[in-house]
Formats: sequence, C-alpha cells, structure tokens
Amino acid sequence: MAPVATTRVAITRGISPAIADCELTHLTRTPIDLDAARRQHAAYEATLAALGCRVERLEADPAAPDCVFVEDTALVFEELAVITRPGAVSRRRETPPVATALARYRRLEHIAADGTLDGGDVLVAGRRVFVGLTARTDEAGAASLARALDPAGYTLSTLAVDGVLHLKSAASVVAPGLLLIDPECVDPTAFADFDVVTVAPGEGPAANALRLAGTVLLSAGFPATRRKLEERGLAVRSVENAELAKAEGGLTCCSLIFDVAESAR
Ligand code: CIR
Repeated sequence: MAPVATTRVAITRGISPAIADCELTHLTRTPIDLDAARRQHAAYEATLAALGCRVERLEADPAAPDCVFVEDTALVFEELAVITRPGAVSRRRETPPVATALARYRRLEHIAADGTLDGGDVLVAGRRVFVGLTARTDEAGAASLARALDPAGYTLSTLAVDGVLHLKSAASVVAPGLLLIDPECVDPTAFADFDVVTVAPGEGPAANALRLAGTVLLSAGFPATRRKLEERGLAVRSVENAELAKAEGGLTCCSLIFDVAESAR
C-alpha cells in the first residue's frame, strides 16, 4: 500500500489587544509591549513553519485577553480532539472558534460540565497521558478526559503540581521517552517509566519546551538547560518569548500541532 502523505498543522491565534488584562496566578502584573509581543509571536510562527508546519492562525478575540494561548482550549490526538473546559471563567469563550477549526480534522469530544481542565495541564507521552491537578484542572476534568480517551487506548494518571500555573510549565517531552522537568514543581517519581533530565538550577521556566521535527524549541535565556539538552544529543533552538512570558505563557501554550492525512485537508 502507498504511504499516506501527511501535513503537519499548527493552529495558532492572534494576540488579543486586551492582553494586559490576562489571567495571572504566580506573577506580578507588568506591562506587556503589544508590538514586541506580536513580533515575537510572528517569529514563533515562522519557526513552526520552518520546521514543517502549515500555520493556521485564528483571529484574535478582543474580549478574550488570553486567546493567544490556544494550547489550553483543546487536546489533539491521532484519533480525536478534546475541547477543554478552561478553569478560568474568562477563558471559556476561547473554545468555540478552536473547536470549529479542529472539526475539519478530528472527531470532537468535550470535557464535561462538572469539571475543568486546561490543555496546559496535559502532558502526552506516547499512549501515556499525565494530568496535573492545579487551580485550573480538577479531578472531574481529568476523569472526563480519561473517559474520552479510554476507547482509543490511552492510560491517564494525575499528579500534583506546585508553584507554577500548569503541569506543562514544569514538564515537557523533549525526545521519545525523555522528559525535561523542573523537580521543584513536579515529583520526578511520577514519571517512573521515563528518562528524565532536569532544568538547570534557577532556570525553572525552561521546562516548558516544545519538541517539533526532532528539534527542541527552548525559551531564550536558559543557557545551562540548553547545554544539558545538547549533552543528551538533542538539537535545540532558542525562541524569544519574553513578552508573553509576562502573561505566564510558554512555548507550548501558543500552538496546537498535529498531523493530518492529505485527503483530510
Ligand atoms: C492564563 O493564566 O490562563 C494565561 N495568562 C496563561 C496561559 C498559559 N498557558 C499555558 O501554560 N498552557
């Protein structure tokens, strides 16, 4: 049989002109330079494109300050996509446009209304799914995700997260079977079946890294963690993210990346 050609899609969203009113949990509010944030975001999208993605940017919503952080609104698996129920009420209006975009590519399930779950709390490593229990994601949200994923054969477990917004603020997949984590925020023993590399001391935010096409995208400014990853033989590319970091956003937060068969485009 001929191999099926695939396209890698990255869904992104413009930055809301209201980003100054973003949700903040662990950081003190500081001014965000909207023009600089937009330049950095465009450069991020260009990096995704250079690494093989077809970038589909959804329009920003002036009434949704955090809409650029599309990761929190949905989870895309090979078999289905799950539309989340964000823990912050201000963010619930972000999901419908993302659901419309994803419906072209995947069957949709939804997190049930008795729980909350942010995509940033979900780390997918092969068929293992780790869900961080945080101010945004609760047990009922995790149980709803487990029900949606069970028929497709994913195994879900929950873990505690301390001192950061989301699980993926403190843990990322950087290679098959290899996680980058901040051990001050998540317990490494929760990932017993995986090889783990820890961020360098004082470089906690480096733990939110984005693996794409064999390259690890790392926020700029974390040289010691970069060296640790390179010592593991990984190709690392720095991405400037300082403005959106003031809104507690990292590199994974700004895209939903998945493969589609050519016929589904
Ligand atoms: C929020 O608090 O919801 C936004 N200001 C930041 C969301 C970042 N998203 C993510 O880590 N997945």
